Amino acid sequence: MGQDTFSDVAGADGKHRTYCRLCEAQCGMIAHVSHGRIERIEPDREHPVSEGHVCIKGTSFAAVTYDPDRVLTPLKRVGGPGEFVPVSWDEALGDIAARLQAIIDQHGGQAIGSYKGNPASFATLHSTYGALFLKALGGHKNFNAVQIDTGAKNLAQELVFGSGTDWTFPDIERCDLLIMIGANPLVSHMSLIAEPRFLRTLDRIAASGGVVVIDPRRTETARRYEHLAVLPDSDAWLVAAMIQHIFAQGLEAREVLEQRTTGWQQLRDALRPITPELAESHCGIAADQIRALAERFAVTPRAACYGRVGTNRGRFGTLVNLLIESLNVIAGKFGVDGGWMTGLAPIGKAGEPPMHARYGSARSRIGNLPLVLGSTPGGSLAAEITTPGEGQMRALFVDSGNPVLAYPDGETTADALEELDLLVGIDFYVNETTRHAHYVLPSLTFLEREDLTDYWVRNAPRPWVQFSPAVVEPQGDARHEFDIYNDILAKMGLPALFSDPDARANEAPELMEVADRMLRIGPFGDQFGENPDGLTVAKLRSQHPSGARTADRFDPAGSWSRVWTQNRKVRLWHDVTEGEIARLLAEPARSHGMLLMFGRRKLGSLNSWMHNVDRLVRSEVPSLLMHPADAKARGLSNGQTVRVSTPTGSLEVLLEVTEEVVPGSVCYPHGFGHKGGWQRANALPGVNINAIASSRPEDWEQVSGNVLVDGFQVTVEAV
Ligand SMILES: Nc1nc2c(c(=O)[nH]1)N[C@H]1C(S)=C(S)[C@@H](COP(=O)(O)OP(=O)(O)OC[C@H]3O[C@@H](n4cnc5c(=O)[nH]c(N)nc54)[C@H](O)[C@@H]3O)O[C@H]1N2
Ligand SMILES: Nc1nc2c(c(=O)[nH]1)N[C@H]1C(S)=C(S)[C@@H](COP(=O)(O)OP(=O)(O)OC[C@H]3O[C@@H](n4cnc5c(=O)[nH]c(N)nc54)[C@H](O)[C@@H]3O)O[C@H]1N2
Ligand code: SF4
Ligand SMILES: [Mo]
Repeated sequence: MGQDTFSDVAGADGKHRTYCRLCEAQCGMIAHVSHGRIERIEPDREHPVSEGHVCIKGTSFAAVTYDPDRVLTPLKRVGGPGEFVPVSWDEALGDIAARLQAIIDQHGGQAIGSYKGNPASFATLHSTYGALFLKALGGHKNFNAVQIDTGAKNLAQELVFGSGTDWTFPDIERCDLLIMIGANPLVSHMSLIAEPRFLRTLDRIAASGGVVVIDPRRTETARRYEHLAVLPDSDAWLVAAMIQHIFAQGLEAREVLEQRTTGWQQLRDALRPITPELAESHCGIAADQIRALAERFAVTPRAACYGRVGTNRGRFGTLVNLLIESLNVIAGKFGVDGGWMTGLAPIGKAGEPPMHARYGSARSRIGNLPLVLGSTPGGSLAAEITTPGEGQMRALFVDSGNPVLAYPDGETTADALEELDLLVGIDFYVNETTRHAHYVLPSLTFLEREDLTDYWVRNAPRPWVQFSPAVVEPQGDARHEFDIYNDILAKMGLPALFSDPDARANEAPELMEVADRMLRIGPFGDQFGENPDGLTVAKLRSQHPSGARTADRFDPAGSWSRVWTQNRKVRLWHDVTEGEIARLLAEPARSHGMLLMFGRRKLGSLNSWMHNVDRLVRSEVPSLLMHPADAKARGLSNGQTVRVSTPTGSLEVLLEVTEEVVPGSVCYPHGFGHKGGWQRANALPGVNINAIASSRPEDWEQVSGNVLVDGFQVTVEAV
């Protein structure tokens, strides 16, 4: 086959259509393959949604696949952290299976835990089969990024709409006014909204009614649109006052409230004391601006208020998210064109209640908190290992994650990992977490793997689905996570993942067969022949290699049919709401001179990784941003090294004095401070800012278990 023809055979010469699996945009890409190797990656202009959009991370990804620091053979620990020797798969998996069996025999399956990081959400059914693997071993400690990312929102959605996984998001295609709280799409490329061409859409919204960015930093997004600078961790005051003002002005959607919701009067009454003036004293946004924003929002028919990660990691994350969901309903924006809505997952039957574990159906062993979506609080990872007694964790699988850098108090976590009887890392790098493993098992990069866009496209304003075959053959001895788990189960004499309990070993289903069945019964599927125009994986592969649009858009009105509370009404009042509003009202005023730390992302970074690609990090120098007024008060100047401290620890960082951040705050990116097997990353300047954030349960947000990384108090002094 020639260099210019398209192929879907892994490693064949020619062009391969695929898509990026680094962020939710999932941009279409074309990889050029010659002699079995990817020569370059360019945007796929025929992709029905990304239409040629990519960023520098996607087109640089072959540098990860061919990274000389990549793990290409199973590694066995032989000395201190990071000291490994290569071993065969058979030896590694045989020993892992034997050790697991010994742990189960002695302590039961509850001693086993699993951590699945962010990249798992981009791999077909990964979170599902990862959970099935854990369940097969009898384990239920299910760690992931939930409590440092979406947990407060998951909980708020569950309380208000009855489902933690039917994500609410704005109908940006038709919206005329978008309020964005704690999101920076110009860098993140949108989250909980799958839209690679978001910039075009946001510009259109800005021209018609406005894009208002609420953020403690004048971010890349804030600079392009309207910006209201808020103090970190104070958004609950802002949104509460907006709701208060809407009721005070009689601007609420009374008919919707009376017919389709419960509890709105209690919410209205509870928020009555939160006037714009009171809110101003806590959040720093002028009362008049709060009133104007509330009125503008209420009277614009096609408007939505969207909150993202910056609303999730404060002390009132759940309350902020409850209030954001409520604001959209109260102002009549839920389920209407250009407003606030839910979408449809392409896999699994539509119109069925959520399958996830209900809030409160189990509690955490550490901190005794009700679990959100059945996830074990990520902040408890170290304590789960070091706290003796029933259910103490003895074995852990870390798959696609790096909790030592991603979660607070990473040094304590790193020490605790050394105490495990068995730590298995599944990754293509030795990272700051897996360097503590007994075994590191090499996995595939997404260019060596077939995938279906099974998850995030449920929030696509212009819905699509794509199947990508593997572009090249696996490098070295790297293997698919699904096969790794199945081999361990086989060695332990347990049935394969997704297999019929009565089936024979050789009848174990292929992963893509399972995904295909779920696609076929899904809302856009062929229903096994009943809907001949519907989709199958085979059809996507042969007829829609750049992806297929599944619908023009999801009908926002359909969101009402996905309200899963018992009486199918939107629940605007709950014990949690009541308790959290009372807690907010008891908040003391912020003391003068206090500095609150919050984070930021970089275009060339993806949380704790992608830092080994020279092209992405060449000029990367992480710095602590501080307002000139705060610097002056401390006698600090631009470019000097400062010590930033909390009761958990202290770090030395480079100071950058700038008006970009609101007075009373400082800002530092997470995911730096490397000491893994990635040599380029190790050479980067910067520190792991999470090392000084607290992982103590009393510092978690007390209803969702989310950790506090946006808005924790620090002191800064000259070194
Ligand atoms: N202070 C602070 N902390 C934060 C955040 C913040 O804003 N501030 N953001 C948080 C957020 S939103 C998130 S999602 C978490 C992320 O935290 P995690 O999900 O724990 O970690 P990542 O940094 O994404 O690390 C991903 C690891 O997976 C590996 N990997 C990549 N692709 C694959 C794959 O296909 N298979 C396998 N097996 N491995 C793979 C990479 O090599 C890397 O080692 O971090 C969070 N931590
Ligand atoms: N380049 C790049 N892209 C990414 C990632 C990455 O690491 N790098 N990570 C991916 C992942 S895992 C995720 S979850 C998404 C997240 O995508 P987004 O939700 O857009 O996240 P961020 O870009 O971190 O933007 C969060 C914003 O919240 C602000 N903020 C912090 N604290 C507060 C607060 O108390 N109140 C308010 N109002 N704002 C606050 C921060 O200043 C920041 O601008 O991005 C994804 N895309
Ligand atoms: S925006 Fe960049 S990282 Fe995100 S999917 Fe597109 S190419 Fe990948
Ligand atoms: Mo995330």
